[in-house]
Amino acid sequence: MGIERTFSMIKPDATKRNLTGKIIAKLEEGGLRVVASKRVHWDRAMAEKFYGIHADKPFFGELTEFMSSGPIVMQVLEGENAVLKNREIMGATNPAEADAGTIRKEFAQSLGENSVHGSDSLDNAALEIAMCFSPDELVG
Ligand code: IDP
Ligand code: MG
Repeated sequence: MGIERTFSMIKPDATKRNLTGKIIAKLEEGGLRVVASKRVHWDRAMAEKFYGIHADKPFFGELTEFMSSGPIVMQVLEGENAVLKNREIMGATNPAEADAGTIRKEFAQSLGENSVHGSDSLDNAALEIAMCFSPDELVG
């Protein structure tokens, strides 16, 4: 608890449909502050490195192909209880199971193309932030 930082991504399905601003608005309205932001287009190797924890899953190929298919927006979000708060604002992984008002309920297209990523723990948030940002890029 307390003030935390978490790692967030707006995925290619959402950048393609011009939803970047609407998604950031939901995060900000939920009490999170963007303290770092970068729009990038990952190659397959970067997607495979980032999602290495899922390397043995049947959806790994589909996931890494998707995440390298277009631009993404990587962000560091800061706020009270930010890891859990971000996951609440995002909604369930499968948009069919996401609560009303969540990003995934409103914007996600499928279980795979689900518009956003958010760290699932404080430890993973620190690892993901360090993988994608240098300390001088955090300007909160
Ligand atoms: P999360 O993003 O809600 O933390 P994870 O289980 O960590 O969900 O899965 C990572 C990402 O992999 C999901 O956000 C989704 O894009 C993709 N994914 C998860 N399960 C499936 C699946 O069964 N088929 C296709 N893609 C999947
Ligand atoms: Mg996850």
